[in-house]
Parts: sequence; structure tokens; C-alpha cells
Amino acid sequence: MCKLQLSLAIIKPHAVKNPVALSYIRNVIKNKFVVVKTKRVTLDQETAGNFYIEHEEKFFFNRLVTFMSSGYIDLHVLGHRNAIQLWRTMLGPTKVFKAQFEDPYSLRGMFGLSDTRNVAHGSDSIASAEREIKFFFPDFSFYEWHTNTEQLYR
Ligand code: RTP
Ligand code: MG
Repeated sequence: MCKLQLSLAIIKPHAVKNPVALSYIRNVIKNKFVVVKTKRVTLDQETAGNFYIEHEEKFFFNRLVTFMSSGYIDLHVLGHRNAIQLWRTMLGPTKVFKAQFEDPYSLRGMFGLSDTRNVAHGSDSIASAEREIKFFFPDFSFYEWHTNTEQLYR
């Protein structure tokens, strides 16, 4: 039995505003993942701060929260056998200069503008994927999802 893993992708405001980046990102997502849920939202600073609460003490926290609440963001719940790692690999390194040198065809390598404006977010573990999906989709039923996909991927 193999469960379809889930990850939360967030396309950051500067990428949502860039039609070339957005259509490229949507295409690669559509080609690689089952898109389970999608929603376009804006965040107030408090909600963005709660989402990134693990980074509360970091020097970049205020910058990150201000940016993430500066415009529309696209949320995608992605399904794949290896969703978490695959999406993070497609994103490339967090720091844009590193992405541009080490993985120029990653999404951050191609469309990243700075360490804050680095295109998109990806869950980093099964536990954080669950927390993040619940954060934005409080009615999402992991039980139903796993039960349904168990039959598909036995
Ligand atoms: P993400 O959470 O966005 O998928 O990225 P990540 O795991 O690779 O990086 P993480 O350490 O969780 O950081 C979250 C976001 O904070 C911003 N950041 N800025 N040096 C900096 O200025 C800095 N370091 C991190 C990035 O926008 C990163 O995506
Ligand atoms: Mg992270």
C-alpha cells in the first residue's frame, strides 16, 4: 500500500503578479502533481505571522510577513507519492544567489528576486504539511483523503 503524500505550495505575491512565472509554475505543477485544492487569498500581517510562527525570532521575520501580506498568494495542496521532496526539489535552494548558481532551472533559480521574494513555499515534512494544509483549509479531511487514495495506490 502506498499513500499519496500531500504538500502545501504557496506561490508568493511577486510570482502571482508575474504572468510568465505564474503560467510556467502552473504548468509544472499540473504536469507533476495531483492538484487537490487551490485557493487565491490575501493575508493580513497577523495571519502571515501565525503561518510563519516558527521563524518568529529570525532577523527576516518582519520582512517576510510584510511581503507575504502585500498581495495575492496562490495556495495549492499538491498530491504525489513523494510530494514534499519533489516540490522542494523543484523550488531549489532557499537563497536565490545559491539557486541561480547551483540550480538555475529550479523555480527559484529562474524567477527568484531575493531571499524573501523566492517564488514559492513548500512544506518541509509530513507534520508541517498537515499543519499548513489545516491552517488554510480547516475542513480538509486527511482521513478521507488517505482512505480514498489508498484504494488507488494499493
Ligand atoms: P519555505 O519555507 O518558504 O518553503 O522555504 P525554506 O523551507 O527553504 O526556508 P525557511 O528556512 O523555512 O524560510 C522560510 C522563508 O523565509 C525567508 N527567508 N529569508 N536570509 C533570509 O533573508 C531568509 N531566510 C529565509 C525565505 O523567503 C524562505 O522561503
Ligand atoms: Mg520552510
